[in-house]
Amino acid sequence: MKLIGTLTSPYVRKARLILLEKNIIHEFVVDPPQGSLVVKANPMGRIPALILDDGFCVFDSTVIADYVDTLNDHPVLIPRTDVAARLRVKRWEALADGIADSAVVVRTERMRAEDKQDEGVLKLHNTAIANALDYAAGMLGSKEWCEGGSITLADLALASALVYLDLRQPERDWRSAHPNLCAWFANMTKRASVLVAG
Ligand SMILES: N[C@@H](CCC(=O)N[C@@H](CS)C(=O)NCC(=O)O)C(=O)O
Repeated sequence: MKLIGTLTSPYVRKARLILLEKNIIHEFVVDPPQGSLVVKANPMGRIPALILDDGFCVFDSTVIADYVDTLNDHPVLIPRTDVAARLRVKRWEALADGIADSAVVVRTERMRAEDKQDEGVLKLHNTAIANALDYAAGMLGSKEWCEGGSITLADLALASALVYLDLRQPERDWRSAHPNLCAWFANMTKRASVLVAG
């Protein structure tokens, strides 16, 4: 299978981390949103797009996560039998993707000429990020993993969002505000998958 995306997209990073953690052989092909490769595979031209060996294209990182997790059990990243745990993991993913969504909006807005930037949009999304980080830190508490006793999609989604936040908003001092998230993230960034995906 072939994963199409960029090195910076938080959604692509999440998909890559899942593939790497589960040791699934794949080719990673760099192509930007609306790039020549991805538009042939995904009608919306969005990344990530995962092209299976028979040509079927899986898009949206949440669907990629669901699919790839079924390919083997090493590890199971989305709980399969415990429905409540599954819901919690998927909600973590939504929270992490929400941080990424808002960070992408802020980045897009900031790329406009200064007099064209909408302060209201910036405030709305920066506040959403701050609130989501508070919420994440509260849910994590002093636990080693976001959900249960081992790594899940929740950890990979949150790590992907935070790597992106560090990239696009290095001035945001979330580590001082949330030492527990900081310690958890420091452990995540030592993992081989995160070191490879960057
Ligand atoms: N919900 C989607 C979001 C994907 C997404 O928005 N990707 C961005 C790149 S970070 C993109 O392709 N944007 C270009 C576009 O929407 O045309 C997912 O999780 O895969």
